[in-house]
Amino acid sequence: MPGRRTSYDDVTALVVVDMQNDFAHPEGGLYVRGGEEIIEVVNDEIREARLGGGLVVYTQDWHPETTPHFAKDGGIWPTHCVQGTWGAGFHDDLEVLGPVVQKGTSGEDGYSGFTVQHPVNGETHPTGLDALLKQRAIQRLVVVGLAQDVCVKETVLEARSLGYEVTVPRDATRPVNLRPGDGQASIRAMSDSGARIL
Ligand code: VGL
Ligand code: ZN
Repeated sequence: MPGRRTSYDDVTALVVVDMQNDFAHPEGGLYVRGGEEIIEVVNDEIREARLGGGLVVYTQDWHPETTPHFAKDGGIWPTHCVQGTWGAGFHDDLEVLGPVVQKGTSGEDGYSGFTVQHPVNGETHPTGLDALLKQRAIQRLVVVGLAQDVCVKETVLEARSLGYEVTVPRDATRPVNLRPGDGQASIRAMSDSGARIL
């Protein structure tokens, strides 16, 4: 269809970022306003990807109870996505049909789906997402999910620096806007990195 937003084939993957209760459910610990409104848009994208033979991969923020990522432990975020809790689970309405890459599991910050970073000493290590995509010869990514100005943005910027072609359908993301304007700034940053924003 001309003007269609995204297209998929076997070298294009859909990366669904952190569609977990704590972000996407109004009762979640770090609720992103409007998060639940994108679930059906994301599900449509998942269906399109599968129809086109594209891989669908999910990231999942997966923190221990105590981590300098959380405000209560010296960080900046309200407690969210604690391993095994309701908040860390994917939203019930989300279709989960593909591999899941967890991040933050050892107390790191896990903003990009590709790399986690120790919040104090800055040490980084890969999550396995890049290896998974390389194994399948993926060259192009469509990135959707939450939050647009945090984990979507960081995932997109790192994908660009790793050499992937990236498309972001705006209506399949929402910003958390920790500071006013973060959402708008993230669109600019992703666009400046060479990602295609729809
Ligand atoms: C996220 C803040 C803290 C996200 C994760 O998924 O965008 N935001 N941890
Ligand atoms: Zn987090």
